[in-house]
Amino acid sequence: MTKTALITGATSGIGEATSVKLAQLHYNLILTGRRKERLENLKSKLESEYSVKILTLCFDIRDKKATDEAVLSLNDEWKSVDILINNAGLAAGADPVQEGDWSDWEQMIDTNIKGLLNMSKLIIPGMIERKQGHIINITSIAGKEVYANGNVYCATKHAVDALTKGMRIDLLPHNIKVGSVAPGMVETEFSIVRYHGDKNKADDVYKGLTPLFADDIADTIEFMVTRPAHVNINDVLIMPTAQASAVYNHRD
Ligand code: NDP
Ligand code: 8X3
Repeated sequence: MTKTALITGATSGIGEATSVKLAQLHYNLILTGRRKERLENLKSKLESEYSVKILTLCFDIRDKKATDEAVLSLNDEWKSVDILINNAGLAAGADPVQEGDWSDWEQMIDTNIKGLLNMSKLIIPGMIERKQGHIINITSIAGKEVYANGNVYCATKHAVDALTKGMRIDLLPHNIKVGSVAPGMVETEFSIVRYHGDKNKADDVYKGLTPLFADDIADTIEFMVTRPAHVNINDVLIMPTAQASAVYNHRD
């Protein structure tokens, strides 16, 4: 039977690349994000290229009511989600903690932690009922290490790392796989968002080295979801060759 995957944050970067990869594997997909036009364009492309069914849900994952309504409105054709990719997230700002912006902090905490938690809580009951499921949380090297000016973003990704471990324990009796992918630098819209649209600052992040690309993370997710039923990949820390840790990079 065709499986269904729900991918949050499918409108760009890692989420978009993962959508393409899972469509190639012939999963039906529920794609979410705030940018409706991008969701619709991706739906048309994937349906025509890979003959899969795509449902788009446009909402802000910080908005609990909107998220609840979107997921609880899924009909019988769509409500059995086999794979949940909790990918929607961001860094906002890069300042010493004493200069941090409250609204940046709220945006990160509400998206990266509360959004992920709410989405998981909505999807898990169906997985428990069907006694199978797979949840993959996108964490980060920032969930393993803390770097200067990373304070709150690192805290949110450490939280996702802890939640992944906690979910794996709680869902153990229910035959639900829980894993995470922790990437280093991936060139997506991530840095443009982090620097509030400052393209020069964003470009500087990747200057003089070859970062990871969204496809590299999608390949990793493909590997994780195609393992046999008895195999769960707990965590994958994946870095560019030119990056040894959150702070040690080799630039030309
Ligand atoms: P992008 O900015 O390219 O993509 C982020 C995605 O998250 C977009 O689809 C965006 O959709 C969605 N999103 C953000 N905020 C919200 C919101 N409030 N409601 C709904 N959707 C939202 O970045 P990446 O692809 O790089 O990021 C994906 C994940 O990977 C994030 O969790 C990030 O922290 C993590 N990560 C990224 C790394 C990197 O170096 N790029 C490294 C390690 C981890 P829309 O704007 O349409 O709502
Ligand atoms: C994104 C990677 O190094 O900017 O999570 O924190 S980093």
